[in-house]
Amino acid sequence: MSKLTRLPQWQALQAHYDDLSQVQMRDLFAQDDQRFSTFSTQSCGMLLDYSKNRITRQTMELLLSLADAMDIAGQADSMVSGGRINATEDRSVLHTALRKPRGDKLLLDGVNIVDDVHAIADQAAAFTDKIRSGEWRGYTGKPIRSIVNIGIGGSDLGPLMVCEALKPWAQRDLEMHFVSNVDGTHIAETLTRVDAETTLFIIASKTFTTLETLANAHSARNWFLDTGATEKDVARHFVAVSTNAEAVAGFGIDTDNMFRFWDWVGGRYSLWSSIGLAIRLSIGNDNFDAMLSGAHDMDQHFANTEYKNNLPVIMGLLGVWYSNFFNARTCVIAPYDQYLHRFPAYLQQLDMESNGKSVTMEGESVDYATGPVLWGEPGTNGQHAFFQLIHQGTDLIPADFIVPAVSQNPVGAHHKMLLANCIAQTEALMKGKTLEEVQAELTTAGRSPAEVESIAPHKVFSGNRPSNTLVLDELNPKTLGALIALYEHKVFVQGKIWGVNSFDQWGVELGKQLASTVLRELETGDIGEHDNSTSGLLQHCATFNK
Ligand code: G6Q
Repeated sequence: MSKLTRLPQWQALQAHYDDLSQVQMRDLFAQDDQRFSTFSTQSCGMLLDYSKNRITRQTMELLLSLADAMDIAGQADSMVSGGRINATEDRSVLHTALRKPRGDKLLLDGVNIVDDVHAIADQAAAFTDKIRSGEWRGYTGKPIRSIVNIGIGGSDLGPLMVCEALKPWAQRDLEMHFVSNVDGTHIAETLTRVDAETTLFIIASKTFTTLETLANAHSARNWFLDTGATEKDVARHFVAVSTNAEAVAGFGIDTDNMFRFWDWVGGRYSLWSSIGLAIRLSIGNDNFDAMLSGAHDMDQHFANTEYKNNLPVIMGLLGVWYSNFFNARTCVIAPYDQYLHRFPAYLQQLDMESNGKSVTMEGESVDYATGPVLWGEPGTNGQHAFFQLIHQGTDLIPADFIVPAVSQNPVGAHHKMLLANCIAQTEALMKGKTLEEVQAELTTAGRSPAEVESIAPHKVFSGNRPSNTLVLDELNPKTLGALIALYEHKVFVQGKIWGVNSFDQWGVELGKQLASTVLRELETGDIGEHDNSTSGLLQHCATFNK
């Protein structure tokens, strides 16, 4: 038994699960007309309703005592004060410092990093103003009209998700493009939509060694030069965001056009840093600052709110409850907002790259489930696709519904329809429909007793399927910042309970190494020692790529 599963708090939860596992949420609601007010809380421009979960007051008490036992508050304090909590990479984890207001102080190795953060933010902000105002000109004297962000993983998903989410705040005559995949199709198709004279390429890479990003950056530069520009024109059309000045210079980008950040910012936590340059360019500095301040508000909420009203703590604990006691191996993210259509993809990286680990900080194998599989699509589209399985499939799939109370596009009754669908889904998942209810419905509809008997089982919904509902007052830069920070901290809480390092990513590093070995073999045709499937595949593909 592991340290975690030996804890009395864990064992109490296990015993409680045995008592509660057959209890129906519809009965809990029937017994308690205060359930919504007991199990909902508001902060940072959002309401979390977690009453449609398989919990009682006792469940929450037990979960909160687990948080106490794991000293979540102390661990969070260690993160935000610069402790080297990313032990396998010997680094601090300080994305929260990127959201600190000017004038704040956080010393790391004797340096106030908040000053440094704001100095770089000012550099990015000044550059942003020049591009957006048209003061910065391309090599033929025209203003910039297209931005192409070249990056992958953490250097792509966050900026892309936010630019999509905050389109109503975007400068619409500045088109945003994101190229991540090394598949030549991605860069080739993007380049057909832009004009070299009016395009700015942002090469976004923390390490500046990532194969995909460098390949796309080189292809973009070759294309730029092929359109008639010269080497000296590169400086007006290529900027870099990185921690690696030497590699940036080696690529041929003037380091005056480089926006720095720091090794204590993890890739998937980096959209708040210079990696967010594309976001600044799209929505402007004031809106970017509003996003930072929303995230900072959530940081403060996480740090200063008692566990029982603490959004990230509650959501993190509920995730543990389902992963470890109900054996729920996936959870669905359903944003009922078209602008959030990339949010599930963004969260997949944030959550699965952070907590997809099976060894504890002490190097011991876990004997319990850690990070679940996250997936999802915006509602209402999901309802016409995979929601069937969530309602009637054999797996228990906890859901997060996210919906803004008001729309940025109040067209007719659309928003009421969207809200109605979202709320109705949470109700149906919770309540289900019993066999008796289905039989009564079919009988009332005039079906014969034989038909009722044969059709009814198919129309039964077991219900008791849990969900959280997050209602944003509005989706805007500030609430989006808070929403992202909420999930960052939820992931932190879970990582700390599971005892894993949420801040390394050796699986990603492995992919980077493997690809370069195999690429060399494909390029030279000299296939090395592999299992015979790998050799067979390489030889097969090599015949098409001589
Ligand atoms: C994020 C991961 C990973 C990383 C990409 C790109 O936390 O480390 O997704 O962001 O591999 O890395 P670079 O920014 O170094 O190119």
